[in-house]
Amino acid sequence: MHLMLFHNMTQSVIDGEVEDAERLARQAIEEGIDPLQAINEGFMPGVNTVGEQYNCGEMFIPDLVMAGEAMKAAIAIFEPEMIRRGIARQSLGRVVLGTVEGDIHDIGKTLVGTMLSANGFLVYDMGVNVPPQKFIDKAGEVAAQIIGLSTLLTTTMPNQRKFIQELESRGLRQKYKVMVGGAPVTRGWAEEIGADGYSEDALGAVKVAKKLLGIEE
Ligand code: B1M
Repeated sequence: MHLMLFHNMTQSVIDGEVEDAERLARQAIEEGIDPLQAINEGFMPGVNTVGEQYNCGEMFIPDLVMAGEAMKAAIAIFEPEMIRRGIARQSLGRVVLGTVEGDIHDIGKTLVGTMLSANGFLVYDMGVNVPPQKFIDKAGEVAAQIIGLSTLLTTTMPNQRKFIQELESRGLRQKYKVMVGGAPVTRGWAEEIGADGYSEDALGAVKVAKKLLGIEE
């Protein structure tokens, strides 16, 4: 089902065609397709293909940029629908979320934020390239329970560890649950750096956030 639509979504990201991606996202909503399924089965294979081709030198930075733009445009169309479908309306908890210092990838982080919001969390999205101090200031200001750190680069993964060390050195480690994620991040890495939670994807991040706050599914 929806195979042709998903195929066209994949192609729109590979070609970096923003308008096509938006049109296909609208079509999915009209056809009642779950936005998360369309993202995972339609658009994601596109960024994965572009990532692989970039790795083998068959695609270049402008291709990454255009693929990213197309993916972002599609997610922006889906966002209100994802929020509308969210069932929990009360605030389950406050999450300060961002991409770590040195990293400007924001698509996955934003998707995680959208899913958390859709499921009843109050999300303070700090954007990308966020230094530890900014996370800590915001978490204090809004009395966050969870701080979520995303990273897509192996070179910036150590900034997740450094952030946890920073919390420890300031005596703040027990105050916040730290959740980590991003394409190169694994459960093993999360355990190694002493994070409280790890998720592979946006839906999993909601489950982990609930678990961290002791909320029954
Ligand atoms: Co970049 N990039 N990029 N890039 N880029 C990758 C990540 C890369 C794997 C491509 C490749 O080589 N195959 C590679 C990293 C290699 C490595 O570190 N091992 C790479 C590189 C090298 C770079 C540059 C260094 C390139 C250069 O300049 N030479 C540069 C970095 C600049 C910087 O950050 N300082 C760069 C730049 C860019 C663009 C700006 C062009 C663009 C980003 C646009 C944007 O974000 N607005 C871009 C893109 C688009 C990609 C790829 C193709 C796609 C990333 C993406 O959006 N995925 C990517 C290849 C790939 O991932 N296949 C690549 C879709 C998104 C929904 O998935 O972000 O994984 P993801 O998020 C998932 C999960 O990871 C998880 O849930 C999300 C939803 O399921 N998750 C969390 C994410 N955060 C979470 C947090 C959580 C929990 C779960 O809790 C807090």
